[in-house]
Amino acid sequence: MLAKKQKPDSAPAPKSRAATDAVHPSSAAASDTPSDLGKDLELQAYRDMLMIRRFEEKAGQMYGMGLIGGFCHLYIGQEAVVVGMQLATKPGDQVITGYRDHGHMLACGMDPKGVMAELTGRRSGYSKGKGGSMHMFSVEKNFYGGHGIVGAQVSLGTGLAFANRYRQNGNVCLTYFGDGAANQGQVYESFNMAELWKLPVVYVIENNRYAMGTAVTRASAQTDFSRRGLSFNIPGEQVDGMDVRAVKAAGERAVQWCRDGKGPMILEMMTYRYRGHSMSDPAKYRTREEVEKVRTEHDPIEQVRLRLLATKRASEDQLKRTDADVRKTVNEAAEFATHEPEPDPSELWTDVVR
Ligand SMILES: Cc1ncc(C[n+]2csc(CCOP(=O)(O)OP(=O)(O)O)c2C)c(N)n1
Ligand SMILES: [Mg+2]
Repeated sequence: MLAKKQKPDSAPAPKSRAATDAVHPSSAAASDTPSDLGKDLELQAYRDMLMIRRFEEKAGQMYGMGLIGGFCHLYIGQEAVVVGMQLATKPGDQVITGYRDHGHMLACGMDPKGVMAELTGRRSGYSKGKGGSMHMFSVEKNFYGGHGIVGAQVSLGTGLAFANRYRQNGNVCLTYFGDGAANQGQVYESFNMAELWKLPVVYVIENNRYAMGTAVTRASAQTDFSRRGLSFNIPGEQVDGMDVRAVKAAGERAVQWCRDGKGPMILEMMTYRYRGHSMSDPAKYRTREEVEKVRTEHDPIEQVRLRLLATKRASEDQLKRTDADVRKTVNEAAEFATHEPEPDPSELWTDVVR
C-alpha cells in the first residue's frame, strides 16, 4: 500500500529558483568535448544506431512497394538521440514519444519483427496489426507509445512520472516530443505540474528544425527550446543530438537530477531528419544541399564509425560484419512481416473502446 506521505500533493514546497538559475548546475560540462564511451559502449552505440537506420531504410522501401499503408514517419538522421538517451537509463525507466517512433521502440529493445509486422498490419505485430506505425506499445519494455496527436504524449509522460513519484520506485520517464509539439498548450500545463510536484520526467525535445514543412523560425517566437521551462523553474540544456556521446552525458545528468528528487529537466536535442516529414512529403521547404551538408558533416553513425577506426577499436572488416549482421536481422524482420497472416476479420470488434 502507498503511504499518504508519498503522494506528490503532500510533497514539500518547491525551493524557489530564479529563472536565471534554471540552468542545470553542470551545464558548463555540456559545452566540453563529450567524454569517451569506451570501446564496448561505442561498438554497441554503433550497432544500435545502425539497426535503426537499416530498419527505417527497409520500412521506406516497403512503403514504396505498397506493403506498408497509412502513416509512416522515418527517424533517419536522428538515431543518436534515442540511442544515447537509452544508454543513460536503467531498467524500469519508461519511454513515451509521438509518431516518429520506430527508433524509440528498437532502442527500448522491442523485437524488430514485431515492429515491422505491425507496420505491414499483420497479426503478430505489436498491436495485432491494428495500430500501425504510430500506435505500438510494450509494457514489458516500458515503451508507452506511439501517439499520433502532436503533444499528447507530453501530458501522458508527465502522468507516468507522477505514478513513479507516487510509488517511489525510482524510475524516470523519458518524454520525447518535437520542436513543433513544443508550442502545444498542454506541454506547459504539464511543465507546471511536473515542477510543482517534482516529477521524475526528462522532457527530450527533438529539435529537427522542422514541423512538417514549417521551419522552427517561422513557427516559434523562442527557438531556444532549452529555455522553454524557465518560467516554471525547469532547468534545460541544449545538446548536440548528432553526437551520441554528448546525448548520453546530458541524459545521465538529467536522469540523475530526476532520481535525486529535483523534479523535471528539459534536454533540447539539436538534430535533423534526412527524409521527409512522412512518406508523402513534397520536401519543397528545404534544399537538397541543406540535407546533404548535415549528412556529410554531422551524420551520427558515420561519426562513430570514423572514431572507431581512428582509435583502432574496430577494423573496417569488423564494422562491415556488423552491418551485414544488422541487415540480416532487418531482412528477417521484413520477411516475417510479409508472410505473417493479417488479423482475422473478427478482430474488428476487439480492443475497441465504446
Ligand atoms: C494536435 C495535432 N495537430 C496537428 C497535427 C498534424 N501534425 C502531425 S505531425 C505535425 C508536426 C509536428 O512536428 P514536430 O513536433 O517538430 O515533430 P517532428 O515531426 O519534426 O518529429 C503536425 C502539425 C497532429 N497530428 N496533431
Ligand atoms: Mg520537428
